Amino acid sequence: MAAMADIRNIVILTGAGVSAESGIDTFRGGGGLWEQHRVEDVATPEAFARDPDLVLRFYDMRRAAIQEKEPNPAHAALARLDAEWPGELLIVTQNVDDLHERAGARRVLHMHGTHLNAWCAACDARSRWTGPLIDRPPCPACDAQALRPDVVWFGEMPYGMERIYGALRSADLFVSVGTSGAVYPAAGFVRDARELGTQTLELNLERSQGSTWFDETRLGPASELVPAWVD
Ligand code: BJW
Repeated sequence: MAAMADIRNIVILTGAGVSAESGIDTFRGGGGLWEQHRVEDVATPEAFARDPDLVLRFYDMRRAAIQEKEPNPAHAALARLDAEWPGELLIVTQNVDDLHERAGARRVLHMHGTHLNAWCAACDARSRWTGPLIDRPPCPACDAQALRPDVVWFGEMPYGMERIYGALRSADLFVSVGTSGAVYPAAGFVRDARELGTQTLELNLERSQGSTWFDETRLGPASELVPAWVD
């Protein structure tokens, strides 16, 4: 790995593992079931069309649970880095929780959406939404009962892809924290970075699916590895 003194621009990809020690379940591995369903079978527009009650109930529970959780030392360390880093820095999170922001990070992009917003399938408006959606409240913009969580399901286009690829093109260092590398396009960022000649570092509890693409992998809990890397 190049010394940090040689690094100017950084892209940090985070996944469910960064929030695991805050008490938010990961998707895969132990306990990674979505009420006995694989996430790949239910986090889809087709599953929502088939059984909207199941999906809305799940997200209502998850939204309420996330609001009770607190950032952990990994979020805090990334927020310190964001505040102090003089070059370009982008935290690209796959997480729909807002723990990076609540720890104080500002340069955050939620590529899979956020639990704090609802999206109206009738008029395309996004609204801040922290309450339940199961009772089909009307959209504040158009009154249609067509609100769903503003999250990205399988088969949908993740948010901010142009900005992400732009940041990857100018990055000197790509760091991946707490993600299994099972879901694209995020899982492909390490390959993209390597092809651009960017240094790559993985911080994870166990090796991810794309682990061999990283220049260096450090294994352990994010709450220890991230502060040790940042400070
Ligand atoms: C710790 C830890 C601790 C634990 N400390 N670490 C065939 C081949 C290739 C691609 C496809 C394919 N068929 C279909 C596709 C595309 C598809 C896809 O990837 N499918 C796969 C199943 C193969 N992808 C899509 O459809 C995406 N859209 C798309 O591709 O559009 C077209 C496009 C084309 C070109 C460019 C751009 C776009 C959309 C994907 C949407 C994913 N949505 C979800 C749900 C979001 C809403 C919600 O939160 O409920 O996003 S699924 C779920 O997985 C969620 C996560 O963000 C995502 C990734 O999971 P993550 O974060 O990696 O969590 P886990 O649980 O998998 O891993 C946790 C890791 O942490 C583990 O490694 C642990 O070890 C570690 N860990 N504790 C450190 N304490």
